Amino acid sequence: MTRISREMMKDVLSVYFIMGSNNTSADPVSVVRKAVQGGATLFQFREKGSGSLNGEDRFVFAKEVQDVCRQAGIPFIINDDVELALRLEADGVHIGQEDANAAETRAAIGDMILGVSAHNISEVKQAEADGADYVGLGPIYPTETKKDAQAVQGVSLIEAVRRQGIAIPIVGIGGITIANAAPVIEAGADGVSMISAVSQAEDPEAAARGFHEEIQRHKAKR
Ligand code: TZP
Ligand code: MG
Repeated sequence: MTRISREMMKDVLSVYFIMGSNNTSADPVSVVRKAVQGGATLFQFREKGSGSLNGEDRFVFAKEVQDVCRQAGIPFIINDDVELALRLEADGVHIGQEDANAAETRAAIGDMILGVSAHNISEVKQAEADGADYVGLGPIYPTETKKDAQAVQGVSLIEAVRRQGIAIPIVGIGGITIANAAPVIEAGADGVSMISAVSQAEDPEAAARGFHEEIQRHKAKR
C-alpha cells in the first residue's frame, strides 16, 4: 500500500460523515447505510461518550458499519483507536490533540489514512510534519454534539492556513449544516464533516444528498 494522494484525499473529504451509536435514536447501522446511499464520501466511526458500546459489542458494530462502507467503496476511519483500526484493517485513524501522538500514530499505522484535529496554525504545521494526510479544523460553528469542544472559530483558521500557502487537505467540523456549509468551502476547505445534521435528520439519505450537491457545487466554482 502507498499513502493516499492529496488529490484523492481532498476528493473523499467532501462529505465526511461521523457517527457513533449514541448520535441517533434510530438503528445506527441503517443510518450509516442511508447516509452512504445519499452520498457521504467518507465515514468516521466515533463510538464514545455516554451510552456508547464497549468491548465485543463495539467491535461487532464497527465491523457492520465497515461492511456498509466497503460495499459503497468509501473510506472507513476510526476515531482515536489504533488497535481497533489495525484489528479491523480500517482505512485510517483520526486523532485529536489530546489523543495519541501523531508521529507515533503514523509509525503504528503505516500507510493508512491519518487525520488530526487542529485548532491553530502551529498545530496544523505540526500535524503535517508528523505525517497527517488531512487536518480537521473547528469548531466552525456552535455545536451541541461535542460538549468539550474548543471555542468557535468560524472559518478564520481555514483562511489563515490557505493564506500561508499550506496545502494540506482540510475538512471543517462543528455545527455544519447544508445551509451554512458553503463558507467553509469558500474559505479553502476540501470538505465538511458533520454528525447531527445527518445522524439526527429525519431522512439521513436526503440530508447526505443535500450536502453532496451543495459541496460539489461550491467546489466546482472555486
Ligand atoms: N469536534 C469538533 S466539533 C465536533 C467534533 C467531533 C462535533 C460535531 O458535531 P455536529 O453535530 O456536526 O456539530
Ligand atoms: Mg479525540
